[in-house]
Amino acid sequence: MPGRLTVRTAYRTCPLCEAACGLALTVDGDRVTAARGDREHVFSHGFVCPKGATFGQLVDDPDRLRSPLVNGEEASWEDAFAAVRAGLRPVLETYGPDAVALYLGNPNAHTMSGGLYVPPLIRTLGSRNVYSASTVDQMPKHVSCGFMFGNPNLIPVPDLDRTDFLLVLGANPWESNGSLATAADFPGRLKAIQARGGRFVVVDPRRTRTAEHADEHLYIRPGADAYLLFAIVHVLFGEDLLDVPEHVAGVPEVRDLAVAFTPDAVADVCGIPADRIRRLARELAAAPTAAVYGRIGTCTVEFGTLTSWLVDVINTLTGNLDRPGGVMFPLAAHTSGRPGKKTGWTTGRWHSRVRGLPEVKGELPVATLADEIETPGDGQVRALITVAGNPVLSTPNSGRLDRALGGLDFMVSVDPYLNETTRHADVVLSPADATRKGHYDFAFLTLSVRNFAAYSPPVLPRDPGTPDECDILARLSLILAGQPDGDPALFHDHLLRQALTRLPADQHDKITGDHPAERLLDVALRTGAYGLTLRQLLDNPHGVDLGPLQPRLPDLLRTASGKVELCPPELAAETSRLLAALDRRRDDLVLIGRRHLRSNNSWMHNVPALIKGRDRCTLQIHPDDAGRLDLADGDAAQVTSRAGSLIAQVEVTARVMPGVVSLPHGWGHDLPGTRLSVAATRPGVNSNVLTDELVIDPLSGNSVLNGIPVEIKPAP
Ligand SMILES: Nc1nc2c(c(=O)[nH]1)N[C@H]1C(S)=C(S)[C@@H](COP(=O)(O)OP(=O)(O)OC[C@H]3O[C@@H](n4cnc5c(=O)[nH]c(N)nc54)[C@H](O)[C@@H]3O)O[C@H]1N2
Ligand SMILES: Nc1nc2c(c(=O)[nH]1)N[C@H]1C(S)=C(S)[C@@H](COP(=O)(O)OP(=O)(O)OC[C@H]3O[C@@H](n4cnc5c(=O)[nH]c(N)nc54)[C@H](O)[C@@H]3O)O[C@H]1N2
Ligand code: SF4
Ligand SMILES: [Mo]
Repeated sequence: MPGRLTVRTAYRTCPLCEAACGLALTVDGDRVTAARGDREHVFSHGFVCPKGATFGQLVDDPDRLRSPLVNGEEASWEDAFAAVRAGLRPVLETYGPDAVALYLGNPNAHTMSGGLYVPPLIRTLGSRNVYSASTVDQMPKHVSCGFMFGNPNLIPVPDLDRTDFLLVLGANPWESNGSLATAADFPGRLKAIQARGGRFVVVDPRRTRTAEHADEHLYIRPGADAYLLFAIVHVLFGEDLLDVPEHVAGVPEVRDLAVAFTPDAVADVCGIPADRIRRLARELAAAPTAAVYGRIGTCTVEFGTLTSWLVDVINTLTGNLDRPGGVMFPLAAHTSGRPGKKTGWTTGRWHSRVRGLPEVKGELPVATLADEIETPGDGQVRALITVAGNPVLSTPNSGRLDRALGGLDFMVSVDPYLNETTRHADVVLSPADATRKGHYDFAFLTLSVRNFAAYSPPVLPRDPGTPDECDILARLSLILAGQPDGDPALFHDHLLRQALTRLPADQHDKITGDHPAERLLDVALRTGAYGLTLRQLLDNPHGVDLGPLQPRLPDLLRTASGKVELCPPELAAETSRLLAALDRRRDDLVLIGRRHLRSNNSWMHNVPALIKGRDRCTLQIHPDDAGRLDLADGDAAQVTSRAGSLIAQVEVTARVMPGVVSLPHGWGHDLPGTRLSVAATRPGVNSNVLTDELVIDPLSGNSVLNGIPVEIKPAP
C-alpha cells in the first residue's frame, strides 16, 4: 500500500492574504489533498478561511502554467530567458533603463522572492519607472507615517487583543481578514473585544459584515472621512480631552488647523449628525484604551494621505499611540529594531515625465503608467516587466492601460497565469507553485498585532530542472545587468555576501539553509531583534510566539527632530485644500468597491470552490436610487464615468447608503487570449474600467478607487 504510506501532514503559512494563518496540509505523495487550520499555530490557533482551504486546488489548477511561454507557446527555460534577453537588451542599450518599466503586484508581499530578490532587481534595473500595487492600495499610509515618524515603513497597528474601543474606518476585516494589521482570525479578535466588555464602531458607506457585528455602524459619504476625523480632533481640543504623550511636536499647530472643522460644519458632507461626531470624540477619549484603524476606504480616496494622518493624530492626541490597547509598532524577528539615523523622510526625489508626479518610496503612481507608455519622447516606456501583478484588472482606467500594453515593444511577466495582463507579454515566466517554495512573511510580520515568527520549508521537493522564483528574478537581474549568461548561483552568493556584512565574521560559517532564500533568512534572523536562527524556526513548525507588542517610542523615531511630527508641513498645506473642498458640489451617485471572503483581488476566480454560488459581481444600489432610476433587482444597468462605461447586473439592497453604488474589483475575465477556463464561465465586469486615472491623492500618488462619480441608467 505505498500510496497510503506516503500520506503525511505538513505545516505551512498561508500565502494568500495578510493574516498569515498556519495551515495543516494533508500531503498524499506529491499532492496536497486537504488544507485545514493548524490548531497548534501560535498566532492563528486553527483559524482558516475558505481561500486558505483551497490551497491544494489552487496548486492543482490545470490552467496554472507549468512551463514558460514565449509568444503564447510553451517553451524551454533556456529559450524563454533567451527571448527575454533578445527583447530587453536592445531597449536598454538604445534608450537606457528608464525605457524599461517594472510593475510589482500584490503577491510580492507574500513570497520570499518578493522580499529578498525584488529589491536587487529594482536596483539592477535602475529605472525611474517603477510601479506597484502600493499606489492602488496603502501608499497614503506610508506617506503619513513617513512624515510623522520619519520612516514610511513604521506603521502602527491596532493592539486588537488589548484594546477597549476600536474605531474602524473603511475596512471590512470580517471578509478581508485585515490589512496593515496582520491578525489571523480578525473576526474572532473583534468578538473578543466585545466579550471583554469593550466596543467597536464601524464607519462605512456600506453595511458590511464587519458593520453588522459592530456595536454601532455609522454610514458615511465616500471620501468624507477626513472631515469626520478633523471634527473629532476639533472636539478633542475644544473640550480639552487631550492626553498627549511625550516626544510629540506640533500639537498647537494641529489645534489651529482643526479650528474650522466643527462638527456642525462637516455633518452634512459626512452624513453623520454633529452630535454623534462629538460623542465619538468623547468615547475615544474616555475609553481606558482606544485605537482608530483605517484601511482601503481611507486610503483609496482623494484625501487619502490626510485621512491616514488624521487616524494617527487622533491616536496620538488621545494618548493611545505606542501604548498597550492603543496602536503600537510591531517588532519582527528579521528586523534589528535598533534605532536608525534621524534623517527624516521625503518624497519627490524625481518626478514622472508626463504628469510631473512625485516619486514616493522609489516608485511612481501606477495611475500614470499608461501616460508613460503612450507619450512619445525621451524617456518613453517601451518595455515592461511585471512580477505578480494584474494591472489590467486592478488599476484605474484599465481599459486605457490594456490598450497601452498592446503598444509596448516588449513585455515579460513573472506569473503563474495567462491572464488579462500577461496575455500581452511576449514571455511569461511561470514560478514554481506554493508547495515547492519556502515561506517567511517579511512584510506582514512587521505589521502583526502580536510579535511572532514562522518559517515553512517547501512542502514538496523542488524540481531540479525548474528555476524557482528566486532563480527567475536572479536571471532577470543578470540580464538587466548585461550578464545574460551569468550563473544565478553567483547572484545568490553576491546577495549572501552583502547580507553577511551585518553579521560578525566568526558567525559566518554558522549560516544554514538548503536554499539561497533560507540562508538569507538565517542571516536576517541572527542579526534580528531576538537573535533567532533558521534552525529554531524549522524546529517550531507552528511558529514561535514573541509576545504582545511593546512600547518602542521614542527610540525608533527617524524624524530629524527625534519626535513624533504631529503637524508635518505637507499635511498642513493639504488641509487648506480639504477646507476649500468643503463647499464643492457633491455628486449624486458615486461608486465604491467591495471585497468578498471568497475572492482575492483578481486572481483566485479560477478555483471552482471559490466562485460557486450566486453571482457576486453585482452592482449594489439602494432601493431609493433603484426606484428613481427605474431599475429592478437582476436588471442590467449601464454605468458610465469619465473614464469608461460598462454594463452590470443590478442588486437592489439597503446595505449601501442612498447615493452610493458598489461593484467589486478584480472581475472582467472575458478578455480574449487568457487561459482562465473556470473564471471565464463567470467573468463579471471590470470595475476599474470606471475608475479615473487622472484623479489621485496628490501626496502619495495613490489612485482614487472609491467615490467615483457615475451615471447610471437601464442598459439599452
Ligand atoms: N477598484 C479597485 N481596484 C483595486 C482595489 C480596490 O479596492 N478597488 N484594490 C487594490 C489593491 S488593495 C490591490 S493590492 C491591487 C492588487 O493588484 P495586483 O497585484 O496588480 O493584482 P492581483 O489581482 O493581486 O494579481 C496578482 C497577480 O499575481 C499572480 N500571482 C499569484 N501568486 C503568485 C506568485 O507566487 N508569484 C508570482 N510571480 N505571481 C503570482 C497572479 O496570477 C496575478 O496575476 O488591486 C487594487 N485594485
Ligand atoms: N476576501 C478577500 N480578502 C482580501 C482581499 C480580497 O480581495 N478578498 N484583498 C486583500 C488586500 S490586497 C487588501 S489591501 C485588503 C483590504 O482590506 P480592507 O480594507 O478591509 O478591504 P475592503 O473590503 O475593500 O474594505 C474597504 C471598506 O471601505 C469601505 N469604503 C469605501 N469608501 C469609503 C470611504 O470613503 N470611507 C469609509 N469609511 N469607508 C469606505 C468599503 O465599503 C469597504 O467596506 O484585503 C485583503 N484581503
Ligand atoms: S485568512 Fe488569509 S491567511 Fe488565513 S487562511 Fe484565509 S487567505 Fe489564508
Ligand atoms: Mo491590497
